[in-house]
Amino acid sequence: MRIKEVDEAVVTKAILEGSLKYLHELTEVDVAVVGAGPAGLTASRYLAKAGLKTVVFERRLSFGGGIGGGGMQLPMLVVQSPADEILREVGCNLTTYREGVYLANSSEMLAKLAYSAVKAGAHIILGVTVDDLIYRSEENRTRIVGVVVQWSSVIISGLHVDPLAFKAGAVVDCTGHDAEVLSVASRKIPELNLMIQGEKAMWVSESERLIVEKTGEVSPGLYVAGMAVATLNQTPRMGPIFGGMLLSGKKVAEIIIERYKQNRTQG
Ligand code: 48F
Repeated sequence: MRIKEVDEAVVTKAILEGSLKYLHELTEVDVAVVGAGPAGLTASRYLAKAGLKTVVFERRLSFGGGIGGGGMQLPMLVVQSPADEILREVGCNLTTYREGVYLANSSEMLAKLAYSAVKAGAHIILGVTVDDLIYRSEENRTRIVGVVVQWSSVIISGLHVDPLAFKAGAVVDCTGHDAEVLSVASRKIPELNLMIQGEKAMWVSESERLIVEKTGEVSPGLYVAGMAVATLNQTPRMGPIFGGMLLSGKKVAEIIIERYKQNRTQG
């Protein structure tokens, strides 16, 4: 076997040309999902499957959010019905622990959720932090129209480097416990009157139910799914069970898809 010789300049040019072309295509999308945890990966899969141009910005250099850490870093995760259907759709093996209660391997769940989101056409950009929002105000109506992003490494370094902005028809906060996008909205766009109340202590079933129930649009153009829903609404945390995150991701996608359908019919 003879390995192809490649000049250093060719490697650099390929990376620059490929990446710039790729990112250029993503400067205006239908949906920007922030966070590639269970809620963000699930949402982006359904959004992309429905034909919406979807980009996921993930702070870390890996996907999965809280999936990999599971319950105290143990390798099997708990998922309850009907969220098992979402995992079956992506080909994740499940074993039945009790009726309606299933176990999934965390690495498999993480890999298959991410793979199926990418396969559906979602674009996942790793190592990028959303640290601000783009907004417009007209006739007392304020709308979120995109996100402001920075390399996570630049933020960690503390260097003063201006960020770039990406426009999006809808922005979804899937950042987990800290509800980071909503926090920015609450702090920097006071006219939205957003109060981030902080999650309550653990109550598994109530948390899962309320998170799915309260998943949706927070203000025009701004949506929330996953654990950030509990942080916004001061509902209980659910701890190491993942069904609610998957169902919340699916629900926010369905709401946005429906919104796009309505806009197309009207416009
Ligand atoms: O934390 P995370 O997994 O949120 P989730 O999808 O699921 C919560 C559960 O994992 C778990 C639980 C049991 O079900 O309680 O906590 O709601 O994933 C959030 C992802 O968002 C990224 C973060 O690195 C993680 O991968 N993230 C957070 N803030 C930002 C961000 C940000 N400002 N910009 C980009 N990514």
